Amino acid sequence: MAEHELDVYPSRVALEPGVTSRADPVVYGSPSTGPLSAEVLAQYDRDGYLVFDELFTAEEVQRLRLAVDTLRSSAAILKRPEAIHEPSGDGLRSIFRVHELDEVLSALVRDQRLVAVAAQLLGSGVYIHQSRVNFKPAFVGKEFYWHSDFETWHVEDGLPRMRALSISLNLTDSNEFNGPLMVIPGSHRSFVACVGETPENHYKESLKRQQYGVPDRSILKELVAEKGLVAPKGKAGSVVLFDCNLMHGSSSNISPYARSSLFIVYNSLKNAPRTPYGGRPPRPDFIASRELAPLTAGA
Ligand code: 6CS
Ligand code: FE
Repeated sequence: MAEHELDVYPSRVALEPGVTSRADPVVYGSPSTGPLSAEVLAQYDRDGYLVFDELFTAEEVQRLRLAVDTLRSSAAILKRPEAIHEPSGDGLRSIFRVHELDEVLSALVRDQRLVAVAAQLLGSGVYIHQSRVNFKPAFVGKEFYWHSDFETWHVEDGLPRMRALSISLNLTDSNEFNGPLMVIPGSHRSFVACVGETPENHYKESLKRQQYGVPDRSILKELVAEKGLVAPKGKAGSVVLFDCNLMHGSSSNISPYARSSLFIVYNSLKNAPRTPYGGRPPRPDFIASRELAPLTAGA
């Protein structure tokens, strides 16, 4: 495991929370290196996220949902460490590494509608750092508190720089009632350092309810006062693509509508995980792949 020299984004080391400016580009590619136009690249650079309405057809979503339902109804899968249950014990919260558990989902992560955009934004070849389905079941689906994914992927997985992004594919409609994704636009340009030392095997709790790597509320208040809040809703088949450091979260779901989303995290091949910056052993492979299996030709 490659050691690291300087930690550009220290977190969970100080007694006080803090905010520093992002030290990395947001857009690494250009209009000539992929399908996104200069205007869309500029929008992503500014906001830290993009919404693609109905990127996938109803038939494609149906096939994806069938694949996901097969996984969630398999007793063997539900016994595996990849299956994460809600803290209260009722309801399945997530299944991780779905792209290695099912061929339809394995084909999806290679779909050029996603890979070409990720490679353009990350300016390099890409591989899958993590995939998961978050189920957010009707009536009992619990919240995902505010966080920056990068803060966790840096401290607990060892990703050195901000050169990764998430694709959130709505498998059900995401509306104002069923706990939609909420983002603070532009927050990807601020690194919010958290307090508190990462407990051993933190993932066993954090994937149910995150208590470390949680941003300070006064900092959240300032960010929202400055940048506002957006809840990009969308029909099944729509996609929200967001930067690894964009502050986001989602409320619990007390509505009768499930809110299932398929997340795929693309990391740049030039941003390989190193020794986790938080000093703990790396998280298991089903959460953070340490095998850089390129999805694109070229580095
Ligand atoms: O720890 C992680 O990698 C996961 N936790 C959250 C709340 N979002 C990103 C990722 O799924
Ligand atoms: Fe997240």
